[in-house]
Amino acid sequence: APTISRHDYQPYPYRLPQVKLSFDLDPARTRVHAQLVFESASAGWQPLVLNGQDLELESVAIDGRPLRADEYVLQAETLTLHPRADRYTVDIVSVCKPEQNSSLMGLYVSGSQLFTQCEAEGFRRITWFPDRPDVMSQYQVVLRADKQKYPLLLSNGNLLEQRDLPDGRHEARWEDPHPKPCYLFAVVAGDFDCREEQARTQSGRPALLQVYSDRGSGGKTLWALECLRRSLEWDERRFGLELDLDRFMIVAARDFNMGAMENKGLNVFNSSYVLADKDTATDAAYRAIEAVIGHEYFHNWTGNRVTCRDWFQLSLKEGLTVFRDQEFSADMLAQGLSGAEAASARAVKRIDDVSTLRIAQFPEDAGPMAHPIRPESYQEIGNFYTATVYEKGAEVIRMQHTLLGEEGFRAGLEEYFRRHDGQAVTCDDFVDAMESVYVQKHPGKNLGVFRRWYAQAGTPRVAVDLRYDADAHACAVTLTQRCDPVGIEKLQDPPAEKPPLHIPFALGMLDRSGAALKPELDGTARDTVLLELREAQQTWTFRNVPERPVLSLLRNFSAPVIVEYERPDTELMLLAGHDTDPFARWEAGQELATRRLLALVGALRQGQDPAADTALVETWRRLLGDAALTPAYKARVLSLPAEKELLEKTSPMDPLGVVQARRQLRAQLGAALAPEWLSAYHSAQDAGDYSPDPLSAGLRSLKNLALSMLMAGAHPQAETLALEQYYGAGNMTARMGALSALVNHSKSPECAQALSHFYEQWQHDPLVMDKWFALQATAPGTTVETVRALMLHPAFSLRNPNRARSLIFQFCMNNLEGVHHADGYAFWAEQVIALDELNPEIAARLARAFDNWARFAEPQRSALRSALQSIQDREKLSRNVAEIISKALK
Ligand code: B3K
Ligand code: ZN
Repeated sequence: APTISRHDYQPYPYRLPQVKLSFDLDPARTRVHAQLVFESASAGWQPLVLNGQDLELESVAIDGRPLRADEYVLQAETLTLHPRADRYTVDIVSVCKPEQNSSLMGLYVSGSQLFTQCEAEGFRRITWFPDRPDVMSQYQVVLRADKQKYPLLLSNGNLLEQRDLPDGRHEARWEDPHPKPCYLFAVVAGDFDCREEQARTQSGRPALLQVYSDRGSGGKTLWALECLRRSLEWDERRFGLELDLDRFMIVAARDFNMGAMENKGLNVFNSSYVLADKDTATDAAYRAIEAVIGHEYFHNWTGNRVTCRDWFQLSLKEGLTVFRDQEFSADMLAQGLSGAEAASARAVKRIDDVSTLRIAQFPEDAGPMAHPIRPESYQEIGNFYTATVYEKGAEVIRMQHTLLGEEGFRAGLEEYFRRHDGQAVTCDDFVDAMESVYVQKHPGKNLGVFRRWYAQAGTPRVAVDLRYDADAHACAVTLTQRCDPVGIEKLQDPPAEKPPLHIPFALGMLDRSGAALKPELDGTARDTVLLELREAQQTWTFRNVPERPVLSLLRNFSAPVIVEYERPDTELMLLAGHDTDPFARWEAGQELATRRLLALVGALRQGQDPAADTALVETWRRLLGDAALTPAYKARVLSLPAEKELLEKTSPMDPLGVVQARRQLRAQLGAALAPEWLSAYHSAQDAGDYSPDPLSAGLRSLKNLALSMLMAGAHPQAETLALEQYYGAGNMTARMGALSALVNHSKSPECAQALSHFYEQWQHDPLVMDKWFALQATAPGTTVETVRALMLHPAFSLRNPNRARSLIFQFCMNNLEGVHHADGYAFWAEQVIALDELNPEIAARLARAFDNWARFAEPQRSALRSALQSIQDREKLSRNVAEIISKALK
C-alpha cells in the first residue's frame, strides 16, 4: 500500500459549500442520491477526484446532464470527472449494502438498527465524495425507510419535517446549519428508547438533550444524560464554550469499533459508554461513561467547530479533547472540595491517567509503531488512533497548560477560536495561538523548542543530579535530557537527530523529617518550582536550603518523561509518607514497589528465593493506617504497578517472571498485613443506597483491594468473605470485586459455582456478559484451550467488537501467563486473520499485541516472529493489518 506523507499535503482544488443527500434506507441495498455543488478554488479546470469504496454506481450527472461511461473514470477507490466550469452541480446515485458491511465503517447494521461511522474515511462507503477533513459543507439530508422497522430517522442538526409516505414508509428531513467535514456526518435509523431533558445554555439558549438506546434499556440512561448535562455546564464554566445547537443527541450502538464518535449534534456511542445502572455497571464504568460523554461533547468545539486540515493533525483535536475530558473528570472528583482535599481528589484521576500512559503509550513509543503525536506518514490512518496521538497528545497540551497557567491557557484557547472558528487547521496553528499568550508572559522567549514535541517520537529521559553545598546552604540541581532513537529511527544511518525538548519539570524539596522546604530560586521561595528545561543540560541553583534535601521530582507528572535519579530506598519511603504533592507521593511508593518487584524478577530468573523485604511492608503498613488519606487515594497508593508497566522495565522482557514476582509480592503483602487489610475491609463500608459518587466509590475500591489482598495472602476467612460479598452484593462493583477476587485466587467449587451463578443471572445483558468473558480470559490458569471453549459458547461472536475484545483481546493482551507460549502466539495469529476478514480496524488493534516481540528472550522471540510471519504470508490482508505487521517485522 502507498505511504502517505505529511509533507505532500495539497489543498483540495474545489470548495463544496452545499451537500444534499437523500437515502432510501434498506439493510440489503441502500440507495443514496448525492447532490454536490462544487466551486473552483484554484486556477484552471482541475479534474474532480472523488473517493468511494464498496459502492455500486448507478448514475452520475453534471449540471443535470447524465454522463456517458467514457466521460468519467471509475477505479477501485476513486471516481474522476472532468468538469468544464468554475461552479457546477454533480448528481451521483449509488448503492451500498449495510447488511454485508462487517467493517462497521460507513453505513452498517447493528441488531435491527442502522448506524454510520465515518471517521476517518468511512464516508466514502456511503457515496463518492471528497473524503477529507478540509472540505467543509452544509448538509441537507432526507431519510426514507420502512416506518415500522425504523420509526426513528436521525441525522445531524435540526429536524425540519417528518411525514408518511405510501407503502408503509416515512421520511425525515434534517438540516445542519454548521459547515462540517464529512467525517462528522451521521445517520441513525431504528427503534429506540429515548430519555430527554430540556437544558438552557448560559446565554439562555434552549437545548434539547437526548439519549437513545435499545428498546427496553431506557432505564439505564439516567447517568448518561446527567453526564451530558454536566459536560455542558463544565465547558461553559471552565472555558466559556457554549452549545451551538438546538438539539444534542447521543445514540447507543451495540456494535461499535471504538468508544464513541463526535458526529455533529448526533454522537454515536458504544453502548458500553452509555448504559449503566447499579446492578450492571461498576464504579469504573460510571467514571468511564462520564469521561467519554464529556470527551465527545467537548469535541463539539475542539474538533467540530475547529477541525483538522488533514489526518496528520489528528492530535489537534484528540490530544486537546482528551486533556479537556481529563480535566472534566478531575473537576468532577474534586467537586465541593478545596485545598489539599481537592488536590488529592484530582490526583486520583492524574494517577489513573499516568498509569494508562505508561501501560499503553510508553511501550508504543519504544516499539515499531513509534510515531510523533503528529505522525509524518501512514499507510492506513485507521491505525493512528493511538495512545500516542490521544494520551501523549493530551500530555503535550497539558504541558502548554502548565507553562501558561490556567488563565493563560484559557486566553490561548480563546485566541485559537478567535482565529480559526469554522476552519480546518494544523497543530502549528494551535501552538501559534498559545504562543501569542506565552510571549507576553515570557518576554524574549517563545515556544519554538516546545514545538519539537509534535515532531519527535520516543519517551525522553531526564537524569537528575543534586549537589549540596552545606556552607552556602545552596544546592544545585542539574537536569540532563536524552531521547534514544525508536522505531524506524533505529534503521536510519546516520542516526536521526533528536534535539532537546522544552520540558516543564516541577520540583519540590523535603527535609529529612519529611517537612516541606521552600527553596529559593531567583529570589522567590516556593513549595513547587517549575523548571523549564530547554537544553540538553541545565543547572539551577537554589538558596536557603538548610540541609541536603530529599527531592520530590516531576510533581503531578509535569511532563511525559522517564526520570532517572539514584537514591536510597529510605528517601522513597520518606516521600511515600510525607510528600505534599499527592502524585509524587504515590509515585514514590510505586518506585519502591517497582524496585522490589524487579529484584524479585531477577531472583526468580536465577532460581533464587529472595529474602523477605521489610521496607516495602512497613511503608504499606503505614499507608494503610494513615487516616488522613482518602479511601480512593489509598486504593491507588496500595496497588502494585501493573504487569505491563513492569514488563516495560525488564530487559529482555520477562512476562512470566513479572507475573510470578507480582503474584509473590501480593501474597507477601497480603499475608504480612492481614490484620490491617481485614480492618480496612470492615471499615470501608459504603452505607445506604448505591451512588457512584467519588467518596462511596473510593470506599468500594479500597474494600475490593483489601479483599483481593486477603485472598492473595490466603487468609483463612478470605474466601468466606468473598462469597458473602458476592451473594450479598447490592451493586455490580461489589459483585465484580468479589467475583474477580475469587476467580483470580481460588480454584474451589464454590468459586466455580459463583461464576455460573453470575452467568445465569446476567446472560441476557450483553455488557455484563462481556465482563463474564473478560474475567475468565484473564484468570490465572486460563489457556488457549479455555479460550477456544469459550469461543464455542453461544453467546460468543467475533463480529461484535465488544465481545471479541472481552475474550480474545483480554486473553492475548492481558493474560501474560496464558498467552506467552508458542500455542498462544499461534492462536493470536489465527484470530488476527479471522478478524481481518470481518473488520480490519479491529483486527489491526489485535495485530499490535506483540509489537515489541523483538524485546523478548528466546524461545518467545522466535516463536513470536514466526507467528507474525504467518500473518504476513497471507495473501489477502487488509491495508490496516498489513501496515502493522510489516512495521513489526522491519
Ligand atoms: N473521533 C473518534 C475516533 C473514531 C475513529 C475510528 N476510526 C472518537 C473520539 O476520539 O472521540
Ligand atoms: Zn476524540
